[in-house]
Amino acid sequence: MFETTSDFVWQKIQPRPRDAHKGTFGSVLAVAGSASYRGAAALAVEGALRTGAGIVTLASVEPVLAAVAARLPECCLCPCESGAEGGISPQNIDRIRRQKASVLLAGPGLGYTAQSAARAAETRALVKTLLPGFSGSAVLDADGLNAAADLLQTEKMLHPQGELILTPHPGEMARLTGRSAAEINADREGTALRYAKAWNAVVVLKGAHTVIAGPDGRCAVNPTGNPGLSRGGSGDVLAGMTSALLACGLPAFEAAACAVYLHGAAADRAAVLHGETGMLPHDLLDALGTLFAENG
Ligand code: NPW
Ligand code: AMP
Ligand code: MG
Repeated sequence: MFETTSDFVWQKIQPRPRDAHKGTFGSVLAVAGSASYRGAAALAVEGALRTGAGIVTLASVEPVLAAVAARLPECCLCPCESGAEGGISPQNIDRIRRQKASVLLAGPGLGYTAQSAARAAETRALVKTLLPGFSGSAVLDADGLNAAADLLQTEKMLHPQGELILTPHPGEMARLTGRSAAEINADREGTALRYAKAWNAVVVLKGAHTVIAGPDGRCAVNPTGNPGLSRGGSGDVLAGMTSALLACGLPAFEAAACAVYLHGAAADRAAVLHGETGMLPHDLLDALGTLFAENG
């Protein structure tokens, strides 16, 4: 086990080469958002754009795309028909599959636990069909994780051709493992390591001192961040950031450890400006720019 350091992060994240082009930094396809959770998609997409991905495409329903396009003209759009509760219908799977991307991010705001059984079934169908065999690497977060609980027991069913990163908070980890959040928090490193191996994935167990565990037994504990992150939307930003570092070419363990460190460091900057009580997840995106400007 080691604590992630600033040196570790800035050795992995190098300045953009002078002759770089957008293809150098890969592409993220985010499958995210629903009528109730438009902001989750916007925060994930901006997290990916602000962390350096060459191209970011959002597959979602029209109200989500409209909100995101108004805020982020850099984002490409894959329009989807809506299904139950204004979420993405599985009828769109072929259209989503035709999008070319090096990284698939599935989950933020798709809808699952707080909606109907029909929404849960549709989110499960999306995750179950899009992830296995995807040609690149993938990040599964939020409702993507909620939909994956039984699929992870037979891990091959979920695996893309590349690497897989799972980013649960303790409540999501409880749903994935059938253990309580208290049990999980009582041994965060042991739990993350055990399931990283079982699921052959990098597990990012979130919360104060987020743990990043690899299937190869590596384990990092994150020192940055503060309780100003304890509010809806923080995790959606992290999911986008993690996807971008994967798309830029970092291996999954390094991408996850660096994204978590930078997300926390941005939160520490935002807290200086707004206080832990007044800061918001979208403030992280401005603070990230300052971090890159100082170190890039
Ligand atoms: P409690 O309440 O403490 O008993 P959910 P979500 C637990 C989207 N969002 N330690 C907590 O337990 C997301 O992307 C959209 C221990 C509670 O039961 C998802 O798609 C937003 N327990 C969807 O909403 C902004 C912990 O987990 C449960 C814990 C649902 O995601 C908000 C809560 O988790 C949101 O991001 C900890 N550290 N942390 C938008 N603006 O569009 C959490 N729990 O039920 O999975 O709900 O995380 O809000
Ligand atoms: P989510 O619950 O998915 O929105 O994710 C919350 C994000 O905020 C994760 O990256 C957590 O690690 C982070 N976070 C929440 N509470 C704290 C805290 N008290 N200290 C540091 N980070 C936190
Ligand atoms: Mg979340």
